[in-house]
Amino acid sequence: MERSADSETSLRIAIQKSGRLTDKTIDLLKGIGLRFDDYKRNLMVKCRNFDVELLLIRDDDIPEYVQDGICDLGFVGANVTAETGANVTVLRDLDYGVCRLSLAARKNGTIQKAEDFEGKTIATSYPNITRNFLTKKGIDAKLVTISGAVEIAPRLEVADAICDLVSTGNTLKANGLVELETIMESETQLIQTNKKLSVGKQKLIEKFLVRMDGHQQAERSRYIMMNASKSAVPTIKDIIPSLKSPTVMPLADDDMVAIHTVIPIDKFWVVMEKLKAAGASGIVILPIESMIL
Ligand code: PRT
Ligand code: ZN
Repeated sequence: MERSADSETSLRIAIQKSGRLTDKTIDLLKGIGLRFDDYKRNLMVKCRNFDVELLLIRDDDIPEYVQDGICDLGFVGANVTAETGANVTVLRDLDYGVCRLSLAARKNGTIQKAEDFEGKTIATSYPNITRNFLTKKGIDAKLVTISGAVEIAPRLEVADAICDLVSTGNTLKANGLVELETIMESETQLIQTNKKLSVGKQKLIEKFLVRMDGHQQAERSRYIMMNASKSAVPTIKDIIPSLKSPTVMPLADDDMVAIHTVIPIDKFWVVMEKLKAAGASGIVILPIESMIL
């Protein structure tokens, strides 16, 4: 594919056209302020307010497009990048599309652990990752590469076992299979080409990353406001796992103050309970759009 005339300055980002990662990736891009027209009907979409164009393709093609410099960045599962063996740099791990690649076999069957795969046939869409794992373990098994519906391979007697992506485990269960060994943990990643980029593009990537980090950080945080008596402030300050010192403001009632701060979402409930016990009242929690520290 030929790069356009403005390829020296415009960033080209590959995203999955239609699949599990599409909506979350689009939400993320919109969340960092990028505006673009209907991405569902087009292969290439130009962003209206940032020097970016999106290339919408199958996820399997993304690592190699980025490797070859056809795209500068890509959003794709670590599982796909590992399978293709593409030479790219991982810029960020993102907390969606989380899954694992696991070996699974029939419930109560003869295969119960990794060693039992010796001499067996394994159906998978990930032959390279699976082969590497088996080789490391010294297990000699035959691989059958299937591109979809891998779970039904044992029932069709195409294979004795499978190696496939699992998230809830419901698909394995529905097909009478049990997960025996996780061979890779995966999540969506932002990857960058290792081809040399112009200074202009590098600057754009830095700007893009500042926005992404601010968005990710904001998603993991909440703005919290509360009232408390002045005497409770030292205790409350100790409770708050704040990024910065909290803002303390006077209220009409001389003995009372308003306290504003930001807390990480994973500590949310524990902190709330402690704040209440320390005498905080009128606690209000707000989502944050973005934050630059
Ligand atoms: O058309 P295109 O090639 O772009 O898409 P695709 O069909 O190859 O991929 P898609 O959209 O299904 O998945 C895209 C990416 O989502 C994967 O490469 C993973 O990085 C990530 N992901 C996260 C998953 C899952 N979770 C997942 N559960 N991809 C697939 N699955 C499938 C799995 O293969 C199995 O069939 O879901 C089933 C198991 O799910 P549970 O919840 O029943 O365990
Ligand atoms: Zn795919």
